[in-house]
Amino acid sequence: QLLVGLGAMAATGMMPKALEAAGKITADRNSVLLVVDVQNCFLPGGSLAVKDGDKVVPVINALAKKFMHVVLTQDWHTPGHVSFASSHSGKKPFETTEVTYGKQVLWPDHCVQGTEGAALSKDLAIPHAQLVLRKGYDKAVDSYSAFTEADGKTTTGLAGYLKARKLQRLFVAGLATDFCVAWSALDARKAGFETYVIEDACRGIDTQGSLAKAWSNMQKAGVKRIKSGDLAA
Ligand code: VGL
Ligand code: ZN
Repeated sequence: QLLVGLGAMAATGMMPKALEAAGKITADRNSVLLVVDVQNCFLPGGSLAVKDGDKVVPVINALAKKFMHVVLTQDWHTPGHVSFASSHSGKKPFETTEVTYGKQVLWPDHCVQGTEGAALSKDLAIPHAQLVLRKGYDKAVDSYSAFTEADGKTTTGLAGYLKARKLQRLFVAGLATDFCVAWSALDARKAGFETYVIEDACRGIDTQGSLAKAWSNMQKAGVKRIKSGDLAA
């Protein structure tokens, strides 16, 4: 009888506040929101625009208000970076090539250090963000992940920073779901963080099945897939 009652209340949108809050996740003092690569190049009109990339901005701005701790990342490449198709003769964007550390997807030139394209979106409103972490600044090594470069061994220092500050629950949002968000979330799991990806606060590139593959890899690694509405007010 109680279950029927609750079910009916939920169905009619009349769930009492206290009960509604019970199923939600609270961003506590040990939680950090990692906002990945919300930069002009990945937004509509940018050189590596993610479809509907701009839609994440209001969602992230609202989420950030719930977090005491926020870290932003910035893809930050040299001119002529190894990840640019233009650096490999005969190669086009979205093709792949072998580099010293394995297979590299090749991209249009993007997020070149100091350019307007590399700047964070002017619509991000997170004045309390505590760290802006740049990555991918080695001309010869890409870094989708905010934790470890694509050589699989060079650290950015982020795991050490978060651990030193006792931030052990990581919530990931931003661009792009299937590259920098997923690689960061997977490395966060490897480093022992409780890791959530906030689906509606991310958008993907989805080249050659990359989006489905990324979600499957994240699920296998124990990344929790949630929506922004799952966080308590
Ligand atoms: C990204 C491709 C190349 C990303 C960065 O932020 O997901 N994707 N560089
Ligand atoms: Zn990049």
